[in-house]
Order: sequence, then structure tokens, then C-alpha cells
Amino acid sequence: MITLYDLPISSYGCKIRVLMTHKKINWRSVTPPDGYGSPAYCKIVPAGTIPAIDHNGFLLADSEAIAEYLDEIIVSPPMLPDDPQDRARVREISRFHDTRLEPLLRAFFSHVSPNSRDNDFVKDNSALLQKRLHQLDRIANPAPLLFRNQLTIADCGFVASFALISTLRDILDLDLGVPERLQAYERVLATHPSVAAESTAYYNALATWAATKLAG
Ligand SMILES: N[C@@H](CCC(=O)N[C@@H](CS)C(=O)NCC(=O)O)C(=O)O
Repeated sequence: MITLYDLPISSYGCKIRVLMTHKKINWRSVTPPDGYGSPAYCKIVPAGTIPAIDHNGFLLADSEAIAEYLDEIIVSPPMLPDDPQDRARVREISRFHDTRLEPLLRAFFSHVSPNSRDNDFVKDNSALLQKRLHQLDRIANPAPLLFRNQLTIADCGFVASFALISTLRDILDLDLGVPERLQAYERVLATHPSVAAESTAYYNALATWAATKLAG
């Protein structure tokens, strides 16, 4: 049994939940004691970030490191392609997601509440996000998933990110066009048997979180 330090609203947590669902891994989700970043949680996970796993006493943080570890110890179904170049491309896209795209979505969080919204920031961040989506459209060639029909590590991060894009676009009235090929990919991804339930749960967690922010 794997313990996952996680919260329903965590986008990187969602990435690992999708991966574990696909690999049929038994896990239990645990809320980080006193919240992530707290001294109590940092005693367990020095980085203080979620997600993190405890696998029989082996503690590991960072979603990408966790994803690759789980893919190596639970080899079926494989979530990286066999061919080195295909595998490298999947890793490139996954890192592009984690380091170039997702941080821009996260940057909107403190602007969801109208009380703390900076419209200039929202506009500039939205323009940067648009640029990243066009870059992704050039890097990735979904057919229909990022690597043919094989659900890979790179797909897992986009489940939460697509939900964030659509939720934040509505709330902040973002002038954002998701390229058509990525829209088609989003539809296939969200209905994949290993993804659908987590995608719905993540949309629901986001809606609850956003409602609280908008009320405050
Ligand atoms: N690169 C890390 C980022 C994880 C991350 O930033 N998680 C957020 C919550 S979704 C967090 O723990 N933030 C607390 C902090 O940065 O101290 C990963 O992929 O796991």
C-alpha cells in the first residue's frame, strides 16, 4: 500500500492519482499534517510539497520523480514508450508542462478573489499562457494522446491543467484560445477510462475551491 500526501485540489497530486489509477495501484491519500509547507509536514517531507509518497518507508517528493519511480517498480501498463526518442519526447512534454505551463496557471490563483485581483497581471499572464499553448501545439502531436493510444506520464499532468484552464478562463474572463489539436486531445484525455473519474473529481474540487475564493 502506498501513502500519498495529497489534497483533492492539488494539480500535481491529480497527476499522480491518474497514474496510480491507470496502473491499478492501491493507495491511501493523506492530508499533510498542518498543511503543506508546515514544519510538521517538512519533518516528514523536507521539500514540504505535495504530492509525496511513502512506499514502505521510502519517502519521495516531486510528481515527476514519483511518476518515473512508480513506472519503474510497477511496469504494467508501461507509461513511457519503448523507443528512446519517443520516450525522450514524452519526458520533454511532461517537463514543459511542469516547468513552463502549469506555473502560469498557478500564478492566477491569488487573482481569483475579486478582492486581490490585479487585472494587468491577469492580462499579461494570460498572454504568456497563450504563447505556451502555441508552443505546446508545436512540440506535441496528439494522436490521439500525446503518444498514440498509450497513456503516458506526460498525459497525467494535463488532466488537472485542462480543468484549470477552462475554470480560470470562465472566472477571469481570459482571452485564451486553446489550439484545435489540443482541444481534441483534451476531449480524448478526459474520457479515457483511467482518467474520467479523476478528471470529474478534480473539476468538482476546483469548483468548490473557486466558490470559496469568489465569496471571500
Ligand atoms: N515540482 C513539484 C511541485 C509541487 C507543488 O508545487 N505542489 C504545491 C501544491 S499543488 C505545493 O506543495 N506547494 C507548497 C510549496 O511550494 O511550498 C511537483 O511536481 O511535485
